[in-house]
Amino acid sequence: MDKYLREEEPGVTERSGTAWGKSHDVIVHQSEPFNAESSLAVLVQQPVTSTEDFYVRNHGPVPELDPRLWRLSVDGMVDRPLEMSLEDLQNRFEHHEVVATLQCAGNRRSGLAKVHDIPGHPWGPGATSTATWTGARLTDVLAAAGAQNSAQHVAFEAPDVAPEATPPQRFGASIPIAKATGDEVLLAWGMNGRPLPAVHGAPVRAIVPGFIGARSVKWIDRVSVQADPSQNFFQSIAYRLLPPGIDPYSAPPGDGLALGPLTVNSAILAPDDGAVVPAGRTAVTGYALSGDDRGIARVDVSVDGGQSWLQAELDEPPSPWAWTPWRITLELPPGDVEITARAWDTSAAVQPEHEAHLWNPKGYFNNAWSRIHLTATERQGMSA
Ligand SMILES: Nc1nc2c(c(=O)[nH]1)N[C@H]1C(S)=C(S)[C@@H](COP(=O)(O)O)O[C@H]1N2
Ligand SMILES: [Mo]
Repeated sequence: MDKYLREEEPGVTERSGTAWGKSHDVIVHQSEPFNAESSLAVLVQQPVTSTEDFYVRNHGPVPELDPRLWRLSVDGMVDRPLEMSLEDLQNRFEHHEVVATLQCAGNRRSGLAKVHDIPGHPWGPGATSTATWTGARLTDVLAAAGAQNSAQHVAFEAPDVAPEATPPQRFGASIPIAKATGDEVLLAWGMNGRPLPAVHGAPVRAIVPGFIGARSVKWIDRVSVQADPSQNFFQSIAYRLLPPGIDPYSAPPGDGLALGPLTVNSAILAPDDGAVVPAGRTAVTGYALSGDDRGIARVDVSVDGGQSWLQAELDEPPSPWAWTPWRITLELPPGDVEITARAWDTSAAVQPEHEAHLWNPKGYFNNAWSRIHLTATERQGMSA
């Protein structure tokens, strides 16, 4: 039976194979709550990631909600507060599809942790994936509710309570009104042409393309229009950038930078770091992504530690809200080599050279140059 057709059996989740319908390729960092990053070898094969290979980031237990009982309330600075069932949402608003990449703010944290210890999952570059999302535009819902002109932020809430949230509270986030009224922001019930699976936020989640994954609130049940950002732990405390030496949990709420738009980033997906390859022509592939509506302008690749750069070939991104896959073929002499990649975005921002300059207490936004080490071996039958 199709494990995603949950309307027929609400509350039942089939978990044969790995947890939550995930493929055996995902790298599980934690089983409870379930956290897993995508396999780099699998990401590289799919401009749009299959649902079973899509990364998962949960702070608390996955709520298994009955879609028939689910309600969404829209309140705060609105003229007409709404309370909607899934059917209401689907019947009242136009359906839209957006291909969007989600990326966790902690993507590539493992690189920062090499500079200096950081608690939290040691995500590699696979805490990011791309899917086709179907839903209603948040801007249409806000218009129907009569969001007031003086509103500045739109806050989201969900019923999952994470152990790390102090005081205990539901998951939440907010985004500025200018982002919330963008056509790309969805209240999504579909993922890759199927109903959203439980682990990705069923029955409905927010999709905020170009922002850190934490703002794409899963299992959303409340949208609130406000003058100020959300006071939720995950907005005012957890997902902020602080200087080294500050304790993230004792710094006053609101200090530091509450992360919103992603920063320019890229990663080498193949070959694997540490791989042994035959000398000669070697294909190197990866992804690049920037924040908000910025695209990728160029990806540079170096085999001499950044003294000289070659330009990678960019694939057409699957949408303006998705990553840019890139590729280059290098001619590698026998021996050890470090391959380095860096992306430039359409605002001419470029990835910085080293993690040491980026280190922050929560380990967010590692966008240092991506590096892999290869050993190229002499090919048999080739004369020197
Ligand atoms: N309700 C809720 N929404 C959430 C989270 C969560 O723990 N609870 N995690 C967030 C984070 S940190 C990320 S990176 C994305 C991950 O989305 P995915 O699990 O669908 O990949 O969901 C976000 N939405
Ligand atoms: Mo995240």
